Amino acid sequence: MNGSHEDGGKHISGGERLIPFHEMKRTINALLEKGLSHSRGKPDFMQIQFEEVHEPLKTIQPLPVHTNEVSCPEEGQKLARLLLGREGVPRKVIEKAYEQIPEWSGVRGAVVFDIHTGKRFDQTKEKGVRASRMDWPDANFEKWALHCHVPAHSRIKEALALASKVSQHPAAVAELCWSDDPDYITGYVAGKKMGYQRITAMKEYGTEEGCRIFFIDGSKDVNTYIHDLEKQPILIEWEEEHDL
Ligand code: PML
Ligand code: MG
Repeated sequence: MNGSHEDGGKHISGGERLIPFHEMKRTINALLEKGLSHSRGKPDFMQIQFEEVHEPLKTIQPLPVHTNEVSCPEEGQKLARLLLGREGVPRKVIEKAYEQIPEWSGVRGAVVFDIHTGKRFDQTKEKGVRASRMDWPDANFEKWALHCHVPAHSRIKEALALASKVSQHPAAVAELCWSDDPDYITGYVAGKKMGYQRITAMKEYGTEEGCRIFFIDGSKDVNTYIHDLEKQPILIEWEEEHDL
């Protein structure tokens, strides 16, 4: 569901699934339910659409997960910057991006930031870039969650599926994310080396400013980067032996 914002309305919720046709009815009902019961408010506009996917489906492992317990957002943000640096985002670039985070809080998708130029890469303004066409079948996700001692919440499933898809791109360096939901303050940084690093406080309760930044290396081949994120269908499937 992707609300129209031409009238300047607030975006409440978005959701997307990648499924075989026979699961259509059940899945659309669940998306409708999600859009109607959201802590960001009651929607006055909703759009539901489906689309046949023709591109070949790729299956990948979820990124390894680690949860970092922090006692306050300051500590969380400090850790996030440290981890971004370790993953290869230069300190100056981290600072440049952080300076602009307040301006980007209204961007609905992700901001793509080039560590090579130190500038925003996408030109999608307030719309942002939406990583799309990825999913993680529930039964496999639940098995994974049990094994990794992580709550089996769809929010975590969706965030980890997205982060796993985004990080496997050759031009990807790292991702920084926290929710715009006022009642959810855990966020994460992710990358090929560090995996999915959850951080238990990235903002104060009650605030509706979220963040999602994809750091890329613009000196690599980035011609199809945004297209790949939007169109390449990816399924997550965890196999236990990959985690041993
Ligand atoms: C998690 O707990 O691992 C999910 C963190 C990111 C949530 C992003 C969102 O809800 O928009
Ligand atoms: Mg949300």
